Amino acid sequence: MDHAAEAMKTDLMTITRFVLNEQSKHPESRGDFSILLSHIVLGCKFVCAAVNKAGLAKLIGLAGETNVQGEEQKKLDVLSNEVFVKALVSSGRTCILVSEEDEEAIFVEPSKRGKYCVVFDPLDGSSNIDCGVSIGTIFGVYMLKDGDESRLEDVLQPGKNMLAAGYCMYGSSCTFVLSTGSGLNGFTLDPSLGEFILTHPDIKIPKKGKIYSVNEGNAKNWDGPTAKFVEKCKFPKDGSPAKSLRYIGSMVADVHRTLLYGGVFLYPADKKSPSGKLRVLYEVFPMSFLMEQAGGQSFTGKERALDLVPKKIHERSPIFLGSYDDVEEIKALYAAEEKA
Ligand code: FDP
Repeated sequence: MDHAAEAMKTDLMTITRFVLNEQSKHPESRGDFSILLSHIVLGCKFVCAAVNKAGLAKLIGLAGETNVQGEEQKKLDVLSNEVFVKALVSSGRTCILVSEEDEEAIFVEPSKRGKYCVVFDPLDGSSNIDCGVSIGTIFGVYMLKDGDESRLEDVLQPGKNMLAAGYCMYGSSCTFVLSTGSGLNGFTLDPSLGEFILTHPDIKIPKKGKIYSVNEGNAKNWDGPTAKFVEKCKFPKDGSPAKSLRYIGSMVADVHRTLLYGGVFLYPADKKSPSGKLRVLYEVFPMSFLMEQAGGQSFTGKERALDLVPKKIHERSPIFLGSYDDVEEIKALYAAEEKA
């Protein structure tokens, strides 16, 4: 019998145990972050269950329509937002929430207020819900800048100030990927236990990848460096094999594959969308934070993505993230263009 493997199966590292272990390395910690995280995890379990049932919606009534009991069905992204807002507020550890679903930031009332600001997209890739493609929740956590007073500037900090970031992917399995600034770890939901178990410890992205991931339908509007990079992926002149194209169109799924297999994910600026499509606070920053923690890079076409200072909560930015060497190539193409 392989006793080491048996021990692995019976000595389960749940996400709660993992975070408490991390917390014990900081004797001054009062456990506030662990409490906040347990509320985020609860939200993810709820959304996972709702997404799994989405295929049955036709039986019980389509989202946005009325079900057989005559009740209005909430759209999944609206429902997910409600779940996360309530879970985060009830943690008693948050002060400002920025959600993709809400135009304005939510300032938590004083009696429930804590020191963390959470930026999140409750259900990213939601155009994929109806065809059963993997979608996810993305989040990032900041600490109030100073004192007890919470102001909008507290969430308009550069991404490098984030304390933690992560995503939960609702796919063939439910995977939670988290970084608190010292590496990146992945947990998979064991539905029989209702617990996330550490399955991907210390994720490191390959230094160079064999995959590029982009919506090529936008190619006619790309700028020079993006077009040159994609051309290089397909027709490399240095004798290396061409890269494969994989594009799901759901950021969490595309970034998850990029982290595990390597390569590069890009959503560049184009003539139609000069700032790109993806949102700085709850897409670009958390994913860039995770990418750097895994040993990769993230670049906007001008600067390191985590150095960006957002001016508005729903601001957008172009993004190129992935394997270190692949992003270096993109940076070199932008540098060459600037020189020319
Ligand atoms: P969606 O519109 O389905 O919500 O920002 C949202 C997002 O999906 C990302 O998850 C995804 O990477 C991107 O948009 C896909 O955009 P395109 O359809 O333009 O390729």
